[in-house]
Amino acid sequence: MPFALLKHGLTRRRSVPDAFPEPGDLKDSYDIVIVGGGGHGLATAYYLAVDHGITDVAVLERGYIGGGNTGRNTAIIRSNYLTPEGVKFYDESVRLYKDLSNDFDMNILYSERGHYTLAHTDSAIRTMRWRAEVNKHFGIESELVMRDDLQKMVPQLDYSEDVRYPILGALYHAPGAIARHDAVAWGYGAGAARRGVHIHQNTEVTGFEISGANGHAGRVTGVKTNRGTIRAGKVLQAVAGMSGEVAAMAGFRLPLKTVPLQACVSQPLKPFLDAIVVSGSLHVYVSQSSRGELVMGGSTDPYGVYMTRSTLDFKEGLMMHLLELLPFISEVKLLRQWAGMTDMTPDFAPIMGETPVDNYYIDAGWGTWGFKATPVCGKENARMLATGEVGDLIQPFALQRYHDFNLVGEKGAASVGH
Ligand code: FAD
Ligand code: PYC
Repeated sequence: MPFALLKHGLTRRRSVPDAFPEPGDLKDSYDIVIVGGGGHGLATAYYLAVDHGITDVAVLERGYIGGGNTGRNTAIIRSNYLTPEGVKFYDESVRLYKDLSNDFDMNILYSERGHYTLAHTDSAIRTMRWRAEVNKHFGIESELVMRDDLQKMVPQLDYSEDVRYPILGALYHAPGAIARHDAVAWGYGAGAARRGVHIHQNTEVTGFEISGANGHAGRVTGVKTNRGTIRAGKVLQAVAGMSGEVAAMAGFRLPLKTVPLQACVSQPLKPFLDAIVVSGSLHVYVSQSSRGELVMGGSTDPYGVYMTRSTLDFKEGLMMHLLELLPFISEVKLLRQWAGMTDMTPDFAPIMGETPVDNYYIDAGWGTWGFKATPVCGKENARMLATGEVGDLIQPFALQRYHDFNLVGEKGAASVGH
């Protein structure tokens, strides 16, 4: 038995430092207030401290850190997007992810598996070829593989030809990976807290103080919470499913709607599926976690609602489709099912940067695709808050693009059916 474990097991006095030092009361004022203690908010706090030495920062989380979509996602990380803007942005995130375990000195179980987006029709083959070419142009490892080769690479799938959606080929993206999502939130949170950032859990933001709002959107000066009001130099909103509601508190509207996205895991099985497999036509995706569970999801729920209820309807539909790909798992038991609230934009790309309210910045529109973006969002948000510069990687995702009709169409690269 390791000595430290024995020593701490026998003493009542805990000599190891808390991962999250308790920040106590809210201060009257912070230079920067981050609303939302998910991966994006915590990563921003972390890089503010690490890259810019700024620690007079509060992260306000209405529940517990990582309890939103960060702890509910299926942890797929990839950069095989469709637009040049998307490819460059997500590629930087994948690059950062690869070093996170070292940065945190904590294993986030980053595991490269290879990501396969199946094509069941000729038009899907065309889209996969298009994505492969865009990806390769930016140095990303993606290629179109046709059925015979695919069968050797992912032999577990049913390649019958007399089925509803025969598999014709796939977009193969070798760097596609999974990671432990809780560890990402904890790593960023602990790293920020150790450097002096205050992480206030059970602290709900209920409104904002905005000065000089006559005729224009004004400037944010304070944040109202269920524990009192604090002054704030700058504010970042990073609340995923609650984006529309929180922006409304600050006095502006976002072009998005919130819909639930459900997922589930099976009982643990011996490792048999190394690949991450996605089928847009069948509305299903699956990978096997390091614990052996099959991690599965499908489409967003077809209605807008602020709810994380699991439904029988989803489970039945998903299993029906999954068994078309992996018929031999029909006796496997489901272990858990859950949902998150996803903030879906019309072009399936995020909303980042400045807002109509001065000193109030946004990180929203993460829908079903934002876990993989956590590190790059943290870096870029931190840079923007610290220097006032909106970096090249996030400029294309400005809220203003909806006024200019300059959309970043990523629907064709979403893994989830909509
Ligand atoms: P969150 O983690 O949701 O954090 C926002 C936080 O804000 C929450 O903790 C919430 O409690 C808090 N909050 C809200 N309102 C307030 C308030 N008024 N005051 C204070 N705090 C507030 N993405 C991928 O890249 N790959 C995937 O495989 C993937 N799978 C997914 C599967 C599912 C089932 C779901 C639901 C999503 C999936 N996503 C995936 C999307 C991804 O999870 C999200 O885009 C990402 O986690 C968003 O991170 P975040 O930090 O912005 O939001
Ligand atoms: O963005 O890759 C993704 C994804 C997979 C499942 C949900 N989102």
